[in-house]
Amino acid sequence: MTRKQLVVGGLICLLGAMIAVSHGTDPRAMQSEKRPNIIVILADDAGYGDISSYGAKALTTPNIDRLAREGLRFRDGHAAAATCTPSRYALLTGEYAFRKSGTGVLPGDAAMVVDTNRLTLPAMLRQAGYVTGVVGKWHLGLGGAGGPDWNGRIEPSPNDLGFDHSFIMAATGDRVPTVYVENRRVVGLDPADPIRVDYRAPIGDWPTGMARPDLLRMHPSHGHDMTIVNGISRIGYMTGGRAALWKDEDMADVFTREAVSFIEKQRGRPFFLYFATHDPHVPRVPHPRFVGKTKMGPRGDVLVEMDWSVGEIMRALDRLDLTRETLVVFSSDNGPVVDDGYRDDAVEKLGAHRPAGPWRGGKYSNFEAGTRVPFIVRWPARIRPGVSDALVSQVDLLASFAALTGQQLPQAAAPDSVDLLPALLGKSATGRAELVEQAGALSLREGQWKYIEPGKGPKMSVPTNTELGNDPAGQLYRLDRDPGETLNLVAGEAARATRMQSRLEQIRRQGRSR
Ligand code: NG6
Ligand code: CA
Repeated sequence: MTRKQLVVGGLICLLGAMIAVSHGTDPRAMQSEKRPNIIVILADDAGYGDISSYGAKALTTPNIDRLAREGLRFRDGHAAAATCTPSRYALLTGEYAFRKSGTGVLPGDAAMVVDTNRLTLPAMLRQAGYVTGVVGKWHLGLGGAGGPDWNGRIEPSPNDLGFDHSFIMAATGDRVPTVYVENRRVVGLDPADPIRVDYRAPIGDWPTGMARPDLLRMHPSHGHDMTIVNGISRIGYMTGGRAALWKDEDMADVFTREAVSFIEKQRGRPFFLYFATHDPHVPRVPHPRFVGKTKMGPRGDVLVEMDWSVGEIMRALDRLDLTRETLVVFSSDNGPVVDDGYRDDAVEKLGAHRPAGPWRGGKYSNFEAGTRVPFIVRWPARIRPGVSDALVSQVDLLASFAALTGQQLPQAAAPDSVDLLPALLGKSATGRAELVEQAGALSLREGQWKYIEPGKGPKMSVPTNTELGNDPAGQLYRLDRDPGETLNLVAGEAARATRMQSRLEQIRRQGRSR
C-alpha cells in the first residue's frame, strides 16, 4: 500500500466516523450493530419452572434473573427436542434431528453425528468474521466411524464443525470416559496410562457399582451401575487415564473458567461462545461451596451453581466493558427431570417446587415441558427489556444470526431454521407460525394449537416418573385455554387434527420446512 492510498484510506475512515457521530452513534457501536459478540448459554435439563424469573420460589437464580430483567424473556421458547443429542444437533445445524438417523441420546464413545461438510452455527459465524468457541457439554459424538481415539488425535471434533476452540466433555457426566477434551486431545492424559472404553462389556479391573455398591458415595436409582469413577458409578465401562479424570465437584468451576478465559482472550474481533453447562444434569455433585444453598438437596444446589456460572460470564462482560455489545442467549437443552437415575434426594426434597412450571411432562416427554424451556435474549444495545410470547426455537438461532450478520444461507443449509430476528430482538411480537416439537413422537404447534401424533411408546416412564405423552391415537390441545394438556380435543376438531397430521407428514417428506 502506498502512502497516498493510506492517506486516502485514513480520510475515508475519518469521514465515516464523522457521519456516524453526526447520526449520534460511534463507529464501534455501528460495527457492533451487525456483529455483536454472541454467547449462547445452554443449561442441561433445567426446566421452565427452575428459574426464579420464570416463577420458581424454592430457589433464586439472581444472575439469570438479571439477564431476564435486562433482556427479553420468552414464554414460548423451545429446545428443538426433549433430550440432549437431538436438541443440540438441531441447535448447531438448523436441521430438525428427526431427519438424521443416529441422533438419539448417544453413548460416550459414539462417533460424530454431524456431517463435517454441513454449514453449522459456528461455521456460519466464522464466515462472518467471528472467533468461535465451545465450552462444556458436547454429546454429538467424536471421531470417525468406530468413535474417538482417546489416546491420540480426536478427529472429527468440534474443531471440524466451525469451532476455533473447544473444551468439552464428550457426552454427559454420567457416561464414561470421565475426562475433558480440549481441541483434539484428552486433557492431562498420561500416555503411559491409556484410556480404554467399552459400552458392551467390562474392560479393565476397575470396580463397578453393580459389584461394589459399598464403594459408592452416590447410588444409582436406575441404570448407572457400571464403572465407578470418583465414587459414582456411571454408564459404560472404562479403565486408565487416571491423571485425566475429572472431579465432578469441580466441573462447573472448570467449564466456567474456560469460558471466561475464552472471552478474555478475544480482542478486536467479535466472538461466538457456545457455553454448555453440565448443571443441573446427573450426577448432581455441586462444589462444596454450593452444598446446602437450597432446601432441595443436590438438584437445587446445582441449579444455584449453574446460576453462578451464568453470573461469572456476565461479570466478565461487565469487567471488559462488553455487556452492551454482546448478545446473550440463556436456554436449556430439554425440559426437567427429577429422578434421572441417581438417589440424590431430588424426589424426597422437591417439596412444592415445580421444575416444569405450569407445563405437563418433562424431559423425554411429548407434552409441553419436554421442550418448553427458559429462553432469554439480552443485548442492551438493541433489545428493549420485556416479555415475549412469540413462538421461538433454538433451531432458529442459525438463520436468525445469519440474518443479523448479513449473510444469505445457501438453499440446502439449515433446512428447518427460520429467521426470527425481529422476534428475538423484540421488534415483532410474532415468532414462528408453526413448530415441530420432538420427543418419542413428533408434535406440531400452530399458534396455540398443539397436535401430538400417535405414539407407540409407553404412557409413563416409570423410573423417571415422567408422563411421556404417548397415545396410540392422535392428541390435540389448545395451550392458551389448557396449558396442562388435559383436554384432548381430537374428537370435536377431527378436521383440524387430520390436517395437522398431514402437515407433519409433509414436513417430514419435504426434508425441509424453511
Ligand atoms: C438416559 C440416562 C439419563 C441421562 C439421559 C441423557 C439411564 C438409566 N438414564 O439414558 O441418566 O443420562 O440418558 O440425558 O441411563 S441427556 O440430557 O443427555 O439427554
Ligand atoms: Ca439434557
